[in-house]
Amino acid sequence: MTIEIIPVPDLGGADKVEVIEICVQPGDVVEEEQSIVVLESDKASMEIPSPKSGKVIGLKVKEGDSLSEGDAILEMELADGAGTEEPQQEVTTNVSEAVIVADSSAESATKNVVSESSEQHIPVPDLGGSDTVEVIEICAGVGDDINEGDSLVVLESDKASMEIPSPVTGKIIEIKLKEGDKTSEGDALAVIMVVGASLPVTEAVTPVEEQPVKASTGLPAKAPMALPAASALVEASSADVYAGPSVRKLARQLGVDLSKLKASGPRNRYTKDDVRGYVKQLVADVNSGKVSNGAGIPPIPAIDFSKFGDVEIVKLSKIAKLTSANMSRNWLNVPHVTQFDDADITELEKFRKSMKGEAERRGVKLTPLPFLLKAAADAMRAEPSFNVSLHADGEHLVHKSYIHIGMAVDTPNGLMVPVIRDVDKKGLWELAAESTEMATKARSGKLMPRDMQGACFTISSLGAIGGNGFTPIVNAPEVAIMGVSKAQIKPVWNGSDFEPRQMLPLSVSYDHRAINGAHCGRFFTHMVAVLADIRRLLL
Ligand code: CAO
Repeated sequence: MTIEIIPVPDLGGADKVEVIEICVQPGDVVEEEQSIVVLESDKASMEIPSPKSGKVIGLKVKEGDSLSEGDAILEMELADGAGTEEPQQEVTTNVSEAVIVADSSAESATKNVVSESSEQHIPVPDLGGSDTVEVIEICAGVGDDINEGDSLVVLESDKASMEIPSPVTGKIIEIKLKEGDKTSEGDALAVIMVVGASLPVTEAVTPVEEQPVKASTGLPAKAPMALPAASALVEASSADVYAGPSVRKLARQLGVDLSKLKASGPRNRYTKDDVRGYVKQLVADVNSGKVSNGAGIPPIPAIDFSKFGDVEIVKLSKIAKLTSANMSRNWLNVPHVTQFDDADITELEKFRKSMKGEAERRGVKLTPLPFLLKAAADAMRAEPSFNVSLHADGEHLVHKSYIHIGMAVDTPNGLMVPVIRDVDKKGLWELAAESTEMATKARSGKLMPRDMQGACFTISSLGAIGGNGFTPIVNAPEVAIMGVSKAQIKPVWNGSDFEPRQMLPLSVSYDHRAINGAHCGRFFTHMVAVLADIRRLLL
């Protein structure tokens, strides 16, 4: 019985490489070439195959350890016939194609100097013994500027995928391979115009036609300018993540957990596009309000409600989805303050009711809304801090001279906010007619985009429905919104008695970045005074 320690083979110069997966356990019978651990440097993932057949007696490493060449991986009882005399070199050469070795010949191969700006023919490097390997991805195009170490192509054998990085920095003049091609070491891969200082050149960058080479493929290469590693792609984690180093790196940079997305590459291999697509979708979801905006707010977990009883899933209307996105955006962006007050509309209501006959003759319905519009416009003139928007540059306020007011309309498809323009310049009859027309258009889906743009302030009236008060959400970039609840007769102290008065509960939410409590206090006082005595509109 021969017991042998299996060491980490030559890693092509890589040092302190992390163990990301252990593929065998004590007691396992391992064949020669069978993977025993997976190591990952910042450039490549490598499956380390067993150099011998035998039984694993004990592990000398655990996941997360950092290993260098020669460190013990495991203890193995060799199978009959598996000799112990094989030189250390054998271990190195037995490393699968996933481990690419920078051999010493590369160092001695440094012989030339590249002049500034030279056209270099890049061959397919040593593929660790693999032959006729398929090109599954071309990572760069003609005209691209490429840095040394950036991937040129991805090759895939039946055992591993390998990213072939550029050995030089320059501009790509030609890519000699296309997806689906079968290629082997020494085949022409690309032509790159190298611009820069004089560089030592190895055989690896000698034109292939003249001198096909055995390029060194270290991780990174030991020799200067030796072709860098054909970085291996391996099934590297217990979560079945099958991705190459550059894909993993991109995922790490963007904070993407690969196990959360679908792989679209051959044999479920993750591609950079998978990572980019995932991030793009996330951004789109955030922008559309489907998920948290990343402000540290965890999304609400998905629940299968059918576990608790019958349910019906109904698709949201386009308007409902838009409203949802806008509400979330406004709620999260705007620091809201809501202030409340009651307006005494006893006299206003007397007047409004006295006008009913005339309203009918004119063919309009005179509800409290036109009075509210008019009073709001008047209060905005009196307190101009309400007629502003925060400039997108975060450095200025936009003061508006016009007064356009949005009115929230409840429609079968969801909430819509048509805008009544120049409210300050219109009379009550005109406002009554226009608000009825806008509400009708909204409910019949006839509003045009322009009808919903340009508001400086919004009124949301639930007066006909009920409630004592609510806190409306500011419709940014407007800076304030008024909520109207149901008017009720309440006892009001007049100095000597309680008097029955018709009181209208109002709330004003404002963006505290643009409006202070004092501004709102003045705005509200003005508004309540106008509603209590609409003759003030004439002042
Ligand atoms: N208190 C008591 N009664 C009120 C009132 C109030 N604050 N406001 C309206 N009323 C009365 C009206 O006077 C009318 O009664 P009469 O027919 O006896 O005069 C009745 O309620 C119905 O009014 P209306 O709804 O037809 O008209 P309106 O001008 O008050 O409102 C509109 C128009 C479009 C604002 C309203 O129909 C609407 O859609 N409101 C919902 C807005 C909304 O959903 N806001 C929430 C947004 S956030 O989710």
